[in-house]
Amino acid sequence: MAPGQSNIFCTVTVANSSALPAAAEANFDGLIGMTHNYAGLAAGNLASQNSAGRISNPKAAALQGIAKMEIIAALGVTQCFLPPHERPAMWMLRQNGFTGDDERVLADAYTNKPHLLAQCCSSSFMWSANAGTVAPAQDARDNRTHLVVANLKSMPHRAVEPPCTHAILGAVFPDRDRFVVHKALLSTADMGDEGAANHTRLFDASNAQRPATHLFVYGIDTAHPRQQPKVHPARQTLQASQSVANLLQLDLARCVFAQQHPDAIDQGVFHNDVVSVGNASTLLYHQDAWLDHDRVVDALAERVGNSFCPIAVSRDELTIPEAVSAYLFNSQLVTTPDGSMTLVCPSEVEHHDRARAVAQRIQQDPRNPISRILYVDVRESMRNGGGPACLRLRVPLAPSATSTVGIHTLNGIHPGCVFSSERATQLRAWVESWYPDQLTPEALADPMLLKRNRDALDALTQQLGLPPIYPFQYARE
Ligand code: SUG
Repeated sequence: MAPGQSNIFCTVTVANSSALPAAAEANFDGLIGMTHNYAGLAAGNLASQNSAGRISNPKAAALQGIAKMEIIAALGVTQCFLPPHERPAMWMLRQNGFTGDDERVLADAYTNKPHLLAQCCSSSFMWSANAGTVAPAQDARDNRTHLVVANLKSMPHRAVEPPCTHAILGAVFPDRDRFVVHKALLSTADMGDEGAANHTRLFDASNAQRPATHLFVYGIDTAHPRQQPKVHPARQTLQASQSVANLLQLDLARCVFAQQHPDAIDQGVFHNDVVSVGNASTLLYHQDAWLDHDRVVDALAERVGNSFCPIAVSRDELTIPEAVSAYLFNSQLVTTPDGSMTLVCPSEVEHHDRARAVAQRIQQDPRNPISRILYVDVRESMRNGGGPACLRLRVPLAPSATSTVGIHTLNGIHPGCVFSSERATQLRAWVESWYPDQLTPEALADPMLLKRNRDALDALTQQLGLPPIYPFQYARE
């Protein structure tokens, strides 16, 4: 394909929810919230830092997210979504000593602690790759699918997410015989957990008997800190990764723990999914992603077996700073019904000569299963450091027609959160009617934004048939 000529879908058709494909995996995208803004809150995330103070467009952001889901669904992948969280997080302002009615709390916080107010307004829950870590029933000792909510303790605006994420995942996977939704790890100093962004499940799709391999990537081993980043924080600890592996009920012999290269963190690689993406037995990664690179790749090859297909990108082809700016590795790598793989890249890759050349080189190489490259526009999210892969949480599924809970589920998923063409129309109309098309830092203190957010979430949860999941809904009960 000629440079600049995109093979992005122009029109898409999405499967009806009644015809949920019997896929091996569902992708859950976080719906982008109506307070999506650029507050420069994420140290070490260069896009977030560089966008600080920019005026955001929450409506465009949410519509981009819905369009991205349509593209993935049209590939034959089971697409689902997670509803937004309640914002501003009024309880966090009150925990910080602000009192009075909501209007007073917002005004005082804006005057005295605007940074705290911005933290309470972040729509960062949209990056559902950080919502938690997942292992399917076939990998767990108790034959149940486990989800461990991430504590996100290293960034205050993200550390507020876990309770709501837990409530949402509990509602989305209501069948307790099949799904276990664990609370986040305690936020002690050595337990920084950022969820699936630092975890990759690899398996041989042609051999269901061979157990899967789990790659956990951490930024620091707090018990034996050796090389550490000097400029930016390491968010994930080895201790947290090990605890997550235990909670997921994994066989530790099937797990590989690898340390992020501290120089990569210092160059803006705040999560492993900025330099690596895997699917089935294929792993696309940057040569400088991890310390002890050869040992990591050998350990994976030994466990995954002959089907292991590592695709390394050298620093000569693309440097780490180039990878951080184009977000090639934050593409979604999905298996399509014909058994081949599609790499769904952010449109920034298409506009970056060297990153696009790497994507084309990979697509043309017959030794790997990646046969198609697509580009999606998620620019509003990208400006905060969130590409296509950040916006989704993968949940491997075991098809089952039976459910032991009172409500009808699709493969164990609450039907309200399964994406379809009808649902896309409904979500678009919901976004169009509630979301602002620009948001400035001052607007975050507007009590009408709080009221609108709650009214919109009430309307959404009613449309989707979800039980109460938000603090303002509990408070009313
Ligand atoms: O945690 N950005 C997020 C981006 C998360 C991307 N997720 C993955 N790589 N999986 C973060 O750094 C920016 C918010 C702000 O600056 O307003 C932010 O939180």
